[in-house]
Amino acid sequence: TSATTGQPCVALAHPNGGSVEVQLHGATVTSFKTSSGNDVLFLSEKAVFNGAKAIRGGIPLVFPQFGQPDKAMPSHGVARTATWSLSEEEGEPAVEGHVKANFVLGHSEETLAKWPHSFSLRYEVDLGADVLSVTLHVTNPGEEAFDFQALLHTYLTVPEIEGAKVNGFQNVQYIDQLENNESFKDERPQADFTREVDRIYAGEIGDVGVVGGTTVTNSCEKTAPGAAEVCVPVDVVLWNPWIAKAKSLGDFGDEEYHKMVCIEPGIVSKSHSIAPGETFSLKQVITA
Ligand code: TA6
Repeated sequence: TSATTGQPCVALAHPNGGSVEVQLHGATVTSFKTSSGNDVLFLSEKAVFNGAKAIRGGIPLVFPQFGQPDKAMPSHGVARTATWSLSEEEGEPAVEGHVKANFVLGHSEETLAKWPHSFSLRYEVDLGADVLSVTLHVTNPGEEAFDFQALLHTYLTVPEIEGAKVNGFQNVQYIDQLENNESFKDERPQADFTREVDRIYAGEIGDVGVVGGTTVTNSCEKTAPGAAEVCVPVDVVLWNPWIAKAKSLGDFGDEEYHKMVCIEPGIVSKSHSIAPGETFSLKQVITA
């Protein structure tokens, strides 16, 4: 049980003193501490840990859809509020100097009632020396193809958002969720923050990083038994709620927007179809 959340969790301890905590609720990574004790992930002081609400911070998992296109589904899907299980299967062993855990979630009566598709999710959490890799594997175990979206909703800590710079988006098209989802091209070498930012960058995006801070590498592969691996372009959502939105969130402190930025890899700029037997593996490597 987590000292932070009072809920069931899995803790990973690295020989260098680094650590990770994963709540079984939503398989939400709520903490990634480096060997020097810095917490790389932002977790709101007002986050609710009641086993029902999505956790405000860490890395909530978004599946099978981003946002809430129709009210039949909860916002950002079912994965982040479901109770996951620690996987019994070992899976690939951790590489030398890494510790890892696998979590699994499949469809249930409850999810089928909201969304009539069989799915099997496996979430790999791998802690190396001051580097955290998380991979969400989405498999279609059924007989029918279905469309879905997936995203890792990563909240990173920043010392102060005013003055923070994020690079990696120069010359990348983005959909501005605050401007009627119109599309623009970001010409700036670095993104900065002077108001709410809520953008879905879609295109050739390399490493993305907070200047002077955490960098992230994002990737997605599609595999199927007997087929070659296919790279799927990864979108990146950049979000800071700023003043008004921060005030409107009950599980987020009014001033906490100063201390975080979300850099969220996903396949969300369009829906993706997954055929029976296929797996999409969405990965983020977070280097402190
Ligand atoms: O991060 C992108 C976003 O879709 C924002 O629009 C904002 O809604 C955020 O996700 C948080 O969503 P949540 O449902 O967790 O409050």
